[in-house]
Amino acid sequence: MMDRTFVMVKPDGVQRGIIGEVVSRFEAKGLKLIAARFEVLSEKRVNEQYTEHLEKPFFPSLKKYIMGGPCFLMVWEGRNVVSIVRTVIGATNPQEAAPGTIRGDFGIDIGRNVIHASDSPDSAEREIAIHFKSHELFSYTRIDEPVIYEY
Ligand code: IDP
Ligand code: MG
Repeated sequence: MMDRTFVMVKPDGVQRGIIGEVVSRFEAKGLKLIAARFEVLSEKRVNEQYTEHLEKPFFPSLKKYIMGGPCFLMVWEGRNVVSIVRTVIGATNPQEAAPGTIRGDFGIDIGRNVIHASDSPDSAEREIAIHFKSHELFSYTRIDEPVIYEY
């Protein structure tokens, strides 16, 4: 089975109208979208999603930010997709994120950094399970797969 990762356009990204831009970048890279949903996250799922940050001083403002509007949740599939997507989105602080990355191109403040993506294969598996049921993850062939992968 191919690697999978959880990605989410945060409310600021949605409000700025860059869902399409984000999806386009991953599609153009050759990654496969296998699940998507548009919704306001419940407090329970925000706490689960950001469990390692529950005690951080910025957590209350992070929760308010994430629950402040609808998010666009996705699961992307591809070889080494977790690290590829982290590279495409850029550093956590948009001020330090390289130009050409999503955060580097679209953000300024660390507390408004447009997009989330899992940081390891283990957290990807954990986060996908928080937000999606297995029947919501689709399996299909992209016709360009034979030219995206060497083997
Ligand atoms: P990541 O999103 O790049 O994995 P994490 O360190 O896991 O970064 O932090 C999760 C999210 O919490 C960040 O994307 C950002 O929205 C928020 N955050 C992290 N550090 C700060 C901070 O110092 N101030 C405000 N928000 C922060
Ligand atoms: Mg993180």
